[in-house]
Amino acid sequence: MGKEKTGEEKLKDICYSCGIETVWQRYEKQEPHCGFGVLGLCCKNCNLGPCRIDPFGEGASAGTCGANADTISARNLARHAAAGSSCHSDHGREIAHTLYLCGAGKAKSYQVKDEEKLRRIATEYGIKIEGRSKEDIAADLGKAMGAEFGNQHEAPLFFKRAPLKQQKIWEKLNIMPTGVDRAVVETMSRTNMGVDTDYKNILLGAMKVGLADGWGGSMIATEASDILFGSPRALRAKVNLGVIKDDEVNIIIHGHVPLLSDVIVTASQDDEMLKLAKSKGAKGITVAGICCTANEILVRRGVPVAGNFLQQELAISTGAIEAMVVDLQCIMPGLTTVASCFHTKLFSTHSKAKFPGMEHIEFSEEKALEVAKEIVTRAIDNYKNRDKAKVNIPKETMDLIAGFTAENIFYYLGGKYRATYRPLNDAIISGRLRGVAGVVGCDNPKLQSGGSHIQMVKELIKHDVLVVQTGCSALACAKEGLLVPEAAKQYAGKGLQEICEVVGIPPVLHMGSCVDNSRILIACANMVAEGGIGTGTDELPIAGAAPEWMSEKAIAIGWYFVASGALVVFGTPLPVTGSKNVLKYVTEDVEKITGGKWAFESDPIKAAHIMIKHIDSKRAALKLKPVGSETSGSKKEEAEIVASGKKG
Ligand code: NFS
Repeated sequence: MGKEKTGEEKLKDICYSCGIETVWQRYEKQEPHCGFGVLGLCCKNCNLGPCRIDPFGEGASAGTCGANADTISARNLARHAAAGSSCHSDHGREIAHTLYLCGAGKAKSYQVKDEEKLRRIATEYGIKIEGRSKEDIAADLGKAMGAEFGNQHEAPLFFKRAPLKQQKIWEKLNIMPTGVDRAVVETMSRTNMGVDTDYKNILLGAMKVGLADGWGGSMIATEASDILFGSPRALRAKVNLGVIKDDEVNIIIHGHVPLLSDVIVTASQDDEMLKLAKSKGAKGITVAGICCTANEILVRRGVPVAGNFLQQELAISTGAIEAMVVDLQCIMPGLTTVASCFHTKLFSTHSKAKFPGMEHIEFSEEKALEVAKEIVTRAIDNYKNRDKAKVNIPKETMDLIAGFTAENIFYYLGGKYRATYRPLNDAIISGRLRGVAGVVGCDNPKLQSGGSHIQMVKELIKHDVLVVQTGCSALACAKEGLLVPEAAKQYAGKGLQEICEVVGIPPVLHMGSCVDNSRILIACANMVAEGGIGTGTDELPIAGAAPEWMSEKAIAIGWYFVASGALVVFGTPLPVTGSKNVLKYVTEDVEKITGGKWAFESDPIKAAHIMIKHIDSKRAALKLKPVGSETSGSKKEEAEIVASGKKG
């Protein structure tokens, strides 16, 4: 007898038997993928083409204008980075704008939830805080953050948070961006027909636009969200499709910018709404998230997560979703096909993201609660249309701890009374911890639909690498039970296990949504500032990976980590393998100028070992003790002291 199918597999079967195409069938129909696209050898930037280069060297070696494989693949890659960067940055801009509106009294559905952080960041910006109300400060800070996008002269303020060594490298390479928008415009302009054709120079541009995302747009998104919605704290919640309830009105919030979803959660807890739901025969209202909107609301409010990117269609096929509300990013147009077979109402809400087949209820910051209540009411009304015969909710759910930040890691690792990165650095120096790895990004049917994250992360923690995660990668590992303290005992190496046990943290720390990769940058800068493990982020025993990347946003993220000195491993190569020169540049040459580089490996275990080897080489360069040399039963007591931050 074969293994019993999981709830998710059963849902896929249901879709299949009903003739509903999901991402997996559509993917199969695309195979084999266009070879020119995979290699990065097609160019459609002007009407001399579209052109393509023959990878076998028999046909055209240049486009009509004379652009060769190096130029074409580098230009395509830089444009991907610009698109990804613009997505995160547009998100940051919206949050900054709402912070301004909130302070100016024009968006009553929002309040400053973290006043301490507001005052701290305002001070960083040079905004006067003494004797001023939080609203006045918020209005000024929102404006100042918004101005970062169009700044023509200076780099966004948060670039000052990077280690001096990195700042100098970026200045020397002329890749320190000014305004975030300007970096995107510059990339689009330099990759036009007949502008920049030197692949090395184009790739420097890709780094610049990536940096504008990481230390600019994304960091603004993270910091402004913390101020507006509250800074995350470690909390326990639930993940996977089993969080959907068969006797409640279920609303899925999906997308990235949490401005509306946060208010939908508030509306769903309103007495009037609950009463209405009960009057229709439901026991209550469940709001659950998909993708990074889910992560945003999870880390601040503990709202359950229905799933990651690839589960969005499956959520609808449970037959128990009254409404799915989307904002923008990572929303599959295929949702409307699945929803047409069930009673689920799909609502688009953002002026920038409409979908044929979805009803559009436009969100605005000024009317947020009104819009949220309308959507919740419509979902409740739709409860009566649920067809019980079509309901198939998987049983699987898992606990997870989420809500770690660059600031609160201090407290968890350092102890309440000694909030520093010292214990973390000391653990690395003594070899109890090998290093830190960021495993982030999407899930992709091209690889293991989430499985690669799990295998990679298990391999890393087994080798005493503390893992930090964001995005759908965090959700994939959460479903496997890796984001609970108990996972340390089962999966982690001895050194990591001892630390997790004493501090009570999981071996895998959930740091939020994809814009919150900026938290990882800040944590790295803090590790450098704490001292003892190098003078720049390029010297740290760290590595990053996106084992199942799919979005252009992942390319922007990858570039800002590479430009910041990190090794970044992707599960499938960047679309540049048609150019030997560009491939060599991104995987080797770039290391000589930034200290970071890319590697590509689809086997997650092998990829984990590329990261481990890299971490070990950084340890060797720092002359740190061998990993595990100080970890054993007799040393446990000392580990406890280090982990609790009591050691001087
Ligand atoms: Ni990141 Fe988050 Fe998920 Fe990928 Fe999409 S939701 S922003 S892009 S798929 S991790």
